[in-house]
Amino acid sequence: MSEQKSEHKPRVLSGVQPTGNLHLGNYLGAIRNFVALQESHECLYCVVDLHAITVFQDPAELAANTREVAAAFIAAGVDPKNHIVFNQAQVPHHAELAWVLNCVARMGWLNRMTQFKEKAGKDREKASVGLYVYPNLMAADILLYQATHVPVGEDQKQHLELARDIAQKFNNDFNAEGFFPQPEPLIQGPATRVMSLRDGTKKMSKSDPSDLSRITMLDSADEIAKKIRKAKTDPDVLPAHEGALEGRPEAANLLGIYAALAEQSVSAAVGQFAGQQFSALKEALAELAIAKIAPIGDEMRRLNADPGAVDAILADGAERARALAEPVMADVRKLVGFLGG
Ligand code: AQP
Repeated sequence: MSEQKSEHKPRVLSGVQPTGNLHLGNYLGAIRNFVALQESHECLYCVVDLHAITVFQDPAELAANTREVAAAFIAAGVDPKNHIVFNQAQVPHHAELAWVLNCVARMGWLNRMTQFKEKAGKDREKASVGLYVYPNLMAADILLYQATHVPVGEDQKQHLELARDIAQKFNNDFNAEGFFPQPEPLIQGPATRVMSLRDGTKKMSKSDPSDLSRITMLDSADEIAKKIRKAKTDPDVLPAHEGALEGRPEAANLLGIYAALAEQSVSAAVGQFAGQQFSALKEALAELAIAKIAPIGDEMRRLNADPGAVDAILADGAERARALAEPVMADVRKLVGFLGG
C-alpha cells in the first residue's frame, strides 16, 4: 500500500457531460465555481464522456461536444496548466474503479436515485444499464483521486450522498479506514438550480426540446436578449422581499440568475427591482447576461476553431490524471485481493 490515509489533502474534482447545449445552469451551477476554486485547491475538471454514452450519442457529435466542454472550461477561466483538464475515457481507471464500486453499491441505494427515474421515464425497461449505474461511475470519478470537494449543481446532491455511502462501505468492507475520503458537495451561490426560461418549475436542461428554455454558452448577444425577452413571467410586479418569491417560480428564477451574474445575494437583487415590472428586470438581465456570457462564447468559438490545441490540452491533462489515479487504483486492487502489480 502506498499510503493508508485518514487525512486527505484538499482536492477538487468535478465533471460535465459532453451532451451538447451547454447552458447557463451548467455555468452558474458548476463551471463558474470551478474557476473560483482554483485559487484555493488542487483541481481536476473532467469532461465525462463515459457518462454521456449512458444515453446514445452520435460518435462524431460526442467528439465535437467533448472538445466544446473542454473549451468552455478554459474559456470560463480554468487554467489547464496549473490544474488538470481531461476527458474521462483517456483514463481507463475510471471504468475499472466503477466496476469495483458496482460490486460495493447496493441495488436498494440505486433504486432511490431520482435522476435515473426522471431520465429513464416511464419506459424503464428500455433504459441502458449504464444509466442505472451512472452514480457508481460518478463515485469512481471522485474517489479515484481521493477528492475531498465536489462543486456541483443542486441536482447532483443525491449522487454525492451516494458517493459518500459507497466510500464508507468500501472502507468498511476492505478494512481500510479512511482510505477513501467522504467527499463534500460544494453547492454554492444563488443559482444552484437554474430553471427553464419557459417554465420556472422545470430545471434548465440540455435536453429540453425548446431552445428558448435555455441560454447556451454559445448563444450570440442577440439570442441571449431574445430568450430573456421571451422568458415566461407572471402578471404581478416584482416583490419587495425575498419571502414573497414563494409560489412565483419565474420571478424567483430570473432574480436568482440576475443575482448570480451580478455576484450579489438574491435579497439584494429583490431589493433592486422591488415593485418594478418584469420588463425592467429583463432589460437589466439581458445586458448583464450578454456582458458575462457572450465573451466566454467568443473564446469558446476561438478554441473550437483549433481542435488540435484542445486535444493536446486533454491529452496532457489525461497523462497527469493517470499519474494520480494509478497509485490509488493499485491500492484498490491490493485491498480487493486482485493479483498482479
Ligand atoms: N439547471 C441547472 N442549474 C444549476 N446547475 C446545473 N447543472 C446542470 N443543470 C443545472 C450542473 O451542471 C453540471 C454538469 O451537468 P451535467 O453535464 O452532468 O449534466 P446534467 O445535469 O444532466 O445536465 P442537464 O442540462 O440537466 O442535462 P439533461 O438535459 O440531459 O438532463 C453538474 O454539476 C450539474 O449539477
